[in-house]
Amino acid sequence: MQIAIHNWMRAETLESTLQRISGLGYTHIEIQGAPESYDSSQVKELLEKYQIQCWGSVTLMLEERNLLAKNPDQRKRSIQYVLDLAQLVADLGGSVISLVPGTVGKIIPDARPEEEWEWAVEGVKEIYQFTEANGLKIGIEPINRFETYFINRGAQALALAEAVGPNCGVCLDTFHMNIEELDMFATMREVGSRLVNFHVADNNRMAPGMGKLDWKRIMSTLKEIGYDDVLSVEFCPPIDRTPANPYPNSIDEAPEGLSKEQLKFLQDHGSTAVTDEFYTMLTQRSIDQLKPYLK
Ligand code: LER
Ligand code: MN
Repeated sequence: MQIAIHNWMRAETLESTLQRISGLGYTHIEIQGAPESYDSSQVKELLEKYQIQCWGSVTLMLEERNLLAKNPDQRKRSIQYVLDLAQLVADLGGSVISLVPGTVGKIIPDARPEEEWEWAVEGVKEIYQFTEANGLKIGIEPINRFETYFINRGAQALALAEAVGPNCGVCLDTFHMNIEELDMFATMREVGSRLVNFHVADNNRMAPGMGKLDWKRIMSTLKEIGYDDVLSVEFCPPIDRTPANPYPNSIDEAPEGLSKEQLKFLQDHGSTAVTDEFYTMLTQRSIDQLKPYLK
C-alpha cells in the first residue's frame, strides 16, 4: 500500500505542495482536476524533482461542469473537461480518475431520474473509451447528499460502473461513506475488486486519526478485499470561525492565488482557505496515522 494526497484543498503552487509532501514521506499525488492550469511537461519536471508520482486525478465539478445537465451542450463540455483531465493523467503516467458525475454543491436535479441516469451512462461511457485505450481506470465516486443528489452510496456507484463496462471502477471515500453507508465495511466488500481508488479522511473530514473512524478495521477490510494500491488523503477541514476553534490559526484571512471559483468549491465542501501551518499539520497527521499500514 502506498500513500497519495490531493492538492485541491489549498490554493498554492504545485511546487510548494510537492516540496511539503515529499518532505513528509508521501510518494504520490492525486492532482486536482484542473487540466487548464497544468502544462504536463512542467508538471513532470516538478514530479521528478521531488520524486513524487502521479497517482491520478479527481474531477473538480465546479461552475457548469455537470454530466447530468439538461442542456446537451453543457453535458458535452463537461465530458470534454473529464477527457482533458484523463489526458493529463495519461501524460503524467497516472492511473486513476476519481469521477463525480454531477456538479458539487448542486442538490436539485435538472431532469427525470431515468433521463439523468441515461446521460450519466452515456457520458461516462465516452470517457471510458478513452481510459480503456490509455490504460487508465475510472473510479466513480459516491459523495454525501449535501454535495450531490446523484451518487451517494457505493451500491449506486457500482450500478453505474456496471452499466458503463467491465473495467469501470469505483472510488470510495471514508468521509462520505461514514455519512451515507449503513455499513461502510459491507460496502467496501460489495465494491470488492471494482475498487480502484480509496480516499481517506476522518468522520469530521480532518486528517485520518483526528476523528472517530476505526482505521484498523478500515485497513483490514481493504486487505480482505485485496485492495493494495494507494490510500489517497483528502482531508477538507470544516470552517470554525468561533472562539471555540481548537486551531485558532487555521483560517487563512489573506489567501494568495485563490480564485472565487476555488473558494466557492471549498465552501461547497463546508471548508475555506486555510493557513500553511494548519494544512501542514493535517498533512503530517495523515501520514503519521497511515504509515503503519504502508508497505
Ligand atoms: C472528491 O474526491 C470528494 O470527495 C468530494 O468531496 C467532491 O469534491
Ligand atoms: Mn473523495
